[in-house]
Amino acid sequence: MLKTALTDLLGIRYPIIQGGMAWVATWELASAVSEAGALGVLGAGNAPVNWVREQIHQIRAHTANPFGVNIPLFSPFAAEVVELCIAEKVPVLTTGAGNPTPYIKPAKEAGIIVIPVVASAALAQRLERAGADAVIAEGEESGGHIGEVTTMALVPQVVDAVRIPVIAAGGFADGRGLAAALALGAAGVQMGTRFICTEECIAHPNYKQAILKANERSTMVTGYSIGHPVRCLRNPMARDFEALEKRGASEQEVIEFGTGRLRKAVLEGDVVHGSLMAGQIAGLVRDIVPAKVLVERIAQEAEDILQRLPAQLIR
Ligand code: TUI
Repeated sequence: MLKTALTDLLGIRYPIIQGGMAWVATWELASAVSEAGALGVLGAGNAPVNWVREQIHQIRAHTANPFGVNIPLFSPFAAEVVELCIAEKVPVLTTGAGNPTPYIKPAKEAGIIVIPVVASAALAQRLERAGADAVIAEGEESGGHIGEVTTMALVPQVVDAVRIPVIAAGGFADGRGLAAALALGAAGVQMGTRFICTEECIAHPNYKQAILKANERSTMVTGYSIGHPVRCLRNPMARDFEALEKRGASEQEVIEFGTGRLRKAVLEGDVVHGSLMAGQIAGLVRDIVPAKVLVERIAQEAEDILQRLPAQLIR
């Protein structure tokens, strides 16, 4: 049993949240993860409301367990998608890439559990005051849009800064990571990259193979020049992106170059021109398994470690 403040808050079996990755975390993955006893999360990305509504209905058709919707706050549809989640009485809302303060009160009044992603202890404190139920402390090891502080440094500092449960994210892919997160004072973990390599995930097989082939040095970060750092696997697209930034390209040029790249990788499997967003833990991902097998394996491994740990000390 891995009962924590997170399993209690969400009414789930395992203290594991699946990252709400744009394009990747569709109803197929989210419902499979929720059905497995962790929290599946739909990635709303930049998608319009009608698409998100359809996806929510599909999740509900495939599991009766709690699930979440993630809204990256730079989405042009962010406000509308929050309204949709309220109308649909979605159990959990996670947010990323910004400050969700204006959305917390209306979502909470609708009975939604609100869990923002933070990259600093200061924002975690502000969001706790604004009514957040928990926060996800995400380190720069993560894939996609990232902050500047490593998970190892960020998580214990966020834990000390707030009283609400803290979920660790960035660099987690197995039971060792989950046990380590609990040792840092977190109530659970969020994993993104690891969940791409599941059977239910709709990401193109080429994307999954690229993660399987990766090692700990396979990622790089682009987008610093426009204040929007994104970690992805090193490929021709990422190198060209870096070269463009080094040439001092304008913000508009950089944005235009990057637009549509994630979709290209996830749906078309274009590993040359697409953006293969993934975290540094990609090197630890070695198989493609059903979500249920993965969730149970991670939980079992963490439990075993926590039991064995005292015996590891030499007396
Ligand atoms: O949101 C993410 N990761 C994402 S969203 C995304 S969608 C996309 N991105 C680029 C191109 C195409 C599609 C891909 N990856 N992670 C959550 C996260 N949030 N990481 C870091 C933060 C964060 C950073 C600063 C949260 C809050 C924050 O606060 C700044 C402020 O406003 O105070």
